[in-house]
Formats: sequence, C-alpha cells, structure tokens
Amino acid sequence: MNKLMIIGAVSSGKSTLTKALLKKSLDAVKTQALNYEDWIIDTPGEYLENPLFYKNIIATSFEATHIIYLQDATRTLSNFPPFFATGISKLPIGVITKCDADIADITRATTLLQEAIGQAPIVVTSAIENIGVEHIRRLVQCQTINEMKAYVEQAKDPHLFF
Ligand SMILES: Nc1nc2c(ncn2[C@@H]2O[C@H](COP(=O)(O)OP(=O)(O)O)[C@@H](O)[C@H]2O)c(=O)[nH]1
Ligand SMILES: [Mg+2]
Repeated sequence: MNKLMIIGAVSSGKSTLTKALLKKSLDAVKTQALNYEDWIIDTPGEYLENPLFYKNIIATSFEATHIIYLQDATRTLSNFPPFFATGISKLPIGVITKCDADIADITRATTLLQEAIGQAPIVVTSAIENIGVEHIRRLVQCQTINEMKAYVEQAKDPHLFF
C-alpha cells in the first residue's frame, strides 16, 4: 500500500487534511509527534521551523511513497527552503490549503510551492468545503511521476495542475 507523508508549517492544515483524506472526524489536536493514521503520516510543523529537524523529515520520508508539501493559501511566506523537494526522492505532491478563506491567494501560494518542489502536481484544496481531497487520494495511488501527470491532464480541473 502506498504511504503519504504530509509536511507543512504549524497550523497550515496538515491534521485537518489528514482527517479529510481518511474521512475521519478526529478532534483537531496539535501534532506534537509523528502521527501514523492508516496510510498517512502527519508530521509536526516544528519539523520545518528548525533546519536541525530536516534530518527527521528525511528519515521519516523513507517510510513513505509520496510526500505532500503543504502551503497555506492565507500565508504570505513559504516555510520550505528553495528546491527542498529535490533532496527527497519520493513522489512529490504540492497542496495548497484553505482555498475557501477570504484572504486566500492561490497565485502567491502556487509560486511559493513551485520554488520548493519544482515540477510536481499541485492540488488546490479546502478541507472544509471538501475541494481537491479526492484528487489527493487518486494521486497517492499513482506509482510514478508520469502516472500522476497523466492523471492531472485527464482530470481537467482548475484545482489541479502540473
Ligand atoms: N478556512 C479553512 N481553515 C482550515 C482549513 N484546514 C484547516 N483549517 C484551519 O487551520 C487551523 C490549523 O489546522 P490544523 O489542521 O490543526 O493544522 P496543522 O498544525 O498543520 O496540523 C485550524 O484552525 C483549522 O480549522 C481549510 O481548508 N479552510
Ligand atoms: Mg497538526
């Protein structure tokens, strides 16, 4: 079974997305440690805030087939160093969260994500309005970057691009 690891800043929506993907209604508790839920590994946002923790991200990534790099659409800054994903040899998926929010800026979030992950599928999501969540489930079933690209192209959805 493919496994998905989710990384992103504190409060960017990792745990909420995890619940939406699993169709669960767990309480939104702050993730203090790695949280293994079925086929998903939810990580603490602190992993991204201090470069000393990057080795934890790399070590945990060996357990995953896919990595979500999450960007909060309401945030003006990226928490990823440039080209972060190129150091991790797992299938990348860029995810923009909170597209439903009044102050969401999808264009800005897309630029920030592309600087971090390069060529990869990007899904625009709202866990609250259930936008984009099914695309993530489908992308995690793909085994190669080309398979993900083919899925994106056939979906013809403005919330999903490459
Ligand atoms: N408007 C909106 N808020 C969201 C969405 N996803 C998460 N949030 C809110 O963002 C905050 C942080 O979410 P959480 O999942 O705990 O973030 P985490 O720290 O990355 O795990 C919470 O108040 C959520 O209700 C979304 O899709 N839309
Ligand atoms: Mg969390």
